[in-house]
Amino acid sequence: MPTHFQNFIDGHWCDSSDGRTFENRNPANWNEILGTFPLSIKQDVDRATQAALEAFRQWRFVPAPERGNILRKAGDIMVRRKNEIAAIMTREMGKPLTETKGDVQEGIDTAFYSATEGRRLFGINTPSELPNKMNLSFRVPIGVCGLITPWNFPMAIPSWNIFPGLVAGNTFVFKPAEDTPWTANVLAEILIEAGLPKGCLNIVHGAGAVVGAAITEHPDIRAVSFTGSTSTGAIVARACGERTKHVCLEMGGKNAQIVMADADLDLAIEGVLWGAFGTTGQRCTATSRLILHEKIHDEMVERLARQASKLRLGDGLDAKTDVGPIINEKQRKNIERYVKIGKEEGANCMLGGEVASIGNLKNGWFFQPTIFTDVTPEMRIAKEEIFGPVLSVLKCRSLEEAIEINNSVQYGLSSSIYTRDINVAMQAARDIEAGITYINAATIGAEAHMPFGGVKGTGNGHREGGWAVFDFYTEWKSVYIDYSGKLQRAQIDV
Ligand code: UN1
Repeated sequence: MPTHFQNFIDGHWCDSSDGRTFENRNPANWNEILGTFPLSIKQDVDRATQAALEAFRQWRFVPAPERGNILRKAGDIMVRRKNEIAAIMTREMGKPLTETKGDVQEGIDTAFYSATEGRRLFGINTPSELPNKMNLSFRVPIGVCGLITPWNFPMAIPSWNIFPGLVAGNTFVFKPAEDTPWTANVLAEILIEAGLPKGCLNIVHGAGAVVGAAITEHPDIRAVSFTGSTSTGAIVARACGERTKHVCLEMGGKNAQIVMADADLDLAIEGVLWGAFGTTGQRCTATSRLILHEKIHDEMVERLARQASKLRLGDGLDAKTDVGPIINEKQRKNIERYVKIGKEEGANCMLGGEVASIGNLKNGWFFQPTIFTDVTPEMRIAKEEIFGPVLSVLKCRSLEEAIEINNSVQYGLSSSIYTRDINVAMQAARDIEAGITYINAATIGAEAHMPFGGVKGTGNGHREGGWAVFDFYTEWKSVYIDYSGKLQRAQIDV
C-alpha cells in the first residue's frame, strides 16, 4: 500500500471532503507510486480560507521581526533536512540530487533573507506641505494570499512566496503542483516545527481546474501568486481581474544565449550545456535558443553537439546522471510534438530528437538532449516555449541582429550574452527585453536576494525574490499626523 498523504488545514492533516485521491509517481520509474494525495474540492479551499482568515486576525499583530524568527528557525530545519528533502524531491520530480539540493538551498537562502527582512520592512516618511504635521507611510499585510505553484522547483518557488509573504504578515492557501505534492507537505512540516501558528499556512492538494479555480474565485483571498504556463496564467489573471484581486504572474520563457565572435567559446559551451539541458530544460529560465555569431557558428555547434551527446541520462538518485526524466507523459508528448514541428519547418535536427527508452530508462519519461540548427526566427521552435531539452540554434551577423532576434519573441524572462567586449555587454544589458540578463553566464541560476521575473508575455510587472517581492505581498498605508490643533486644509491653506 502506498503511503497516504493529506491536506494541511488549520493546523491539522486531513483528507479531502469527498475522500478522493490521486497518485504521485516517480518520473524516472513510472511503476513506483510514492504516495496518494487528496484530490480536493471547493469545500476544502473554503475551509482552508476560513482557517487562513482567522489566523490572519492574530498573525498580523505579531511583530515582523518575531515573524522573521520563525523563518530563521525554518531555515535551520531545512539545513538539517537538506539531503533528505532533496532525495524526496528527486524521486517525485526527477532532477538529479545536485539540482534538488540546489532547489532546497534556494529555499534556505530565502528563509534567511526573509527572516532578516522582518527588521527591514522600511516605510518612507516625508515632510508635510503644512506646518505641525507629519507624513508617514508603511507596509501592511494584504490578508489571505492564494499560491499556485509548478512542479519544476517544488521547494524554491513555494518558499520564495510563502516566506516573504508570512514575514509581511499574510497567511496562505497553497495549492502545489499535482506532480510534486510531497515536497509541499515537507514544507508544512518544517514550518510546524519552526513554530508557525495554525492556519497561517494551509495546503490543499488537487487539480488546477478545481482547487486552483476555487482559490482565484474565493472572495476572501485577496492576492494570488501563480507560476506556470502563459495560457493558465491568462485564466488566473481573468478570474482575479474580475474580482479586483492582486495577482502576480510568472509565466513562460524562450530564453536565448547570445555568443559573439570574441567570446570564450569553452565558457560559452559550458554555459549552454547547463542552461539548455540542466533540469532537462524544464526551467522557465532554461536556454531554449542559442544565437551564434556567424564567425563562430560552425565551430561552436560542432563542439557543443559533441559534448551534449556525452550527457548521461538516468535516475536523478544515481550520482552519474547528468539529465533526469521529463516530469510526465503529457510533457514528453508535447516535446515529441515540437520536434516533429521543427523537422516539418525545415530545421536540421542534428542531435537527439527521440524518446530515450533503452535499458534502465525504459520505465521513465526520458528524452534525448536535442539540438536543432538552421533555425530561423519565424519558426515555431524559435518562438514557442517547449519546456524540455530542446535547443534551437540561430545565426546572427551583428550584435544588433542578435538583440533583434532575442527580442522577437513574446516572452522576456532570462537572457545571456558571451563576449569579452564590455561595451557590447553593456549595450546588450540595456537593450535585451528580459527581466534578467547574464553576462558570460548561463540563463539559469537566479539568486534568492535579487528580483526575479520577466517582461512582456512572461509576467505582469511584479517580481519575486529579494526586496521586490515585498511590493507584491504588502499594501502601502499612508498616515498623516496633524499636531497643529487646528483644521489645516491641504492644497488650500498653503
Ligand atoms: C524557474 O525556472 O521556474 O534562475 C525558476 C533559476 C532558478 C529558478 C528557476 N534559480 O534558474
